[in-house]
Amino acid sequence: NGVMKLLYPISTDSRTILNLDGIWKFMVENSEKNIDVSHPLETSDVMAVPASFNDQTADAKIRNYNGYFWYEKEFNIARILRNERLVLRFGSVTHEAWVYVNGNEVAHHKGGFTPFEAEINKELIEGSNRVTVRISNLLDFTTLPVGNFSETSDKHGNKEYNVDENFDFFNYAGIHRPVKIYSTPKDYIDDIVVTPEINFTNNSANIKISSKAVGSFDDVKIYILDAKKEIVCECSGTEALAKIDNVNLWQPLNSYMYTAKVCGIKDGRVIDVYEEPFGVRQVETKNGKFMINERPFYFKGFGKHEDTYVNGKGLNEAYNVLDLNLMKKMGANSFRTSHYPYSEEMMRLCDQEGIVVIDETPAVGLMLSFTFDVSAMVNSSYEDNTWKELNTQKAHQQVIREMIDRDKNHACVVMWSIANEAANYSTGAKEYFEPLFKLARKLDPQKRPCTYVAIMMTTPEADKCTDLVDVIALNRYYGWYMQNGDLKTAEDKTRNELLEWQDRYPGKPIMYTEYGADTISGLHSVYDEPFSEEYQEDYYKMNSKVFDEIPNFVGEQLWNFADFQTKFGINRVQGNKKGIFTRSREPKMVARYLSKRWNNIPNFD
Ligand code: GCB
Repeated sequence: NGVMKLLYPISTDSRTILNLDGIWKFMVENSEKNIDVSHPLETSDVMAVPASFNDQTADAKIRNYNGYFWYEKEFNIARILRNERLVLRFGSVTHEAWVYVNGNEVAHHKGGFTPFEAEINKELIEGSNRVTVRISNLLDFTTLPVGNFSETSDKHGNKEYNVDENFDFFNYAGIHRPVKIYSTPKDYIDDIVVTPEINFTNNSANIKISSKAVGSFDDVKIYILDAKKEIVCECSGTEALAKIDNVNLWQPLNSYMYTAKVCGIKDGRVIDVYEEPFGVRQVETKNGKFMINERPFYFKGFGKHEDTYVNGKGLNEAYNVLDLNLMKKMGANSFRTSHYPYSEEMMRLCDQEGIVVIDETPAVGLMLSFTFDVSAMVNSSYEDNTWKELNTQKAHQQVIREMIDRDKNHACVVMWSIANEAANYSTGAKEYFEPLFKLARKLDPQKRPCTYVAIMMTTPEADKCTDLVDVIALNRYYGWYMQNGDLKTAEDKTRNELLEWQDRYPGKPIMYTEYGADTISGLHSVYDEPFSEEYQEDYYKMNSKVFDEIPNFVGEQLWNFADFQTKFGINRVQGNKKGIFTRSREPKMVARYLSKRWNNIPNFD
């Protein structure tokens, strides 16, 4: 029941997969009517899975619904599979889920961006089976992301829930990622941890492979396969060490993937087989540089969202492929999974395509009061009560655990982002973040750098926890939210702040993880007016100019790859318009400038 270490479901000689995606029944919960999970849901409404429910409806009430809602699907299991271990697995359900098979609860999971699963053999019957999911999209001061929660009642006295997002993206919900039933033998491989260690002088690598097995195997045998699936070397044991000579490194935009084929053996026979892809690369920060394979790397790319028309935050693999192709065409090499872990399908694609990823938790909205006035915050005892009123520490530890559990073996992941724009300037921030950084560093077998992404007000003077981060990652909007329309002053501000960071922390690499200007595609101005395509281009040119003057500046990830949906608000015209591409991925004018710039900046210094 609940969370486990989770290998991505694949089919092998010992495993198979059934796909439960498609059309599911759907209904919102109505407090007047009790739902009896021992009977099929009484509804004629349907939703496609995987996808958010919000944009599939023509009913404004459902589109903006906050509360509990239900999904259901019938399925059959071929007799031939009944003696296998059968696991029902959700790639993600946003934000909390209770799962029933034939009316019996099999799983409960809170956290909308990580997978969970349950063995369902005991619940299965001959003939037609039923999987029912109760979901909540509610957010409050204990959840991640953070939401402002309130309860009211309608005119009949029925409870109504309200969630006001404490963050800048629409609170899409539903069954967002694939639903699968996969089979394994009764004795099975449960987890694999791959830790490469490169010897650069003789061009070889030691690969530590720890396997966790459930049940009894006499031995675990591991074959390392190259990209052509030919055996490079073999080793054995639950703590095995493989040596690869003439190793092909995983490099940014030049991916090379190996496979660890792990076989659980009993009485001389292979009982379970799992194939885990991995890349061999090393990351570290050193002397103000971000090193990949011992060379100083420069991040060029984006903050993104999982956000497309109709699918909302649901997995959309065609868009994933297109987005990476657009990035490569632009000369970008990286993105951040702002503001939550993205689908496993996207992570595997990035491994394959050599796209460098900063992997971010769903910790967004950890800030309860908002002002751009930093003058008070530079006081070392400044306090805005965020860390007294929020109760997210437990959820935060869980999301770190689940993100690292899931993504630990991905070569594409070069850094963990523990949070986006928290109140790092407020008293209590250090006490809040210290245990979280410790946890992430302990859990990650590859010991990747860790950071948090810091909001404008966290100036070098105001930020209370910079010593925790390996990279100073800044979200800055000089020339947009401040000095709007005045790029000359914005340029001075940008330069002064970056120089100050570098002065104070000469050993730490500095990068921008956000900077951008809302731009309405097709809006032009001879006066370089904000919101025009001209202004967006000038804004980026100004920033580029300053970046190039700062020696410890290791990367630019702009905000945002594409326009995206947000809640309604007077600062948002059909969502956030800071995209370099529109929501349908048509380029704005600035794409040409950036593409030229990035295609001329090498990936390594
Ligand atoms: C930020 C947030 C991001 C917003 C962006 C904006 O600092 O991290 O989620 O969308 O600013 O456009 O305001």
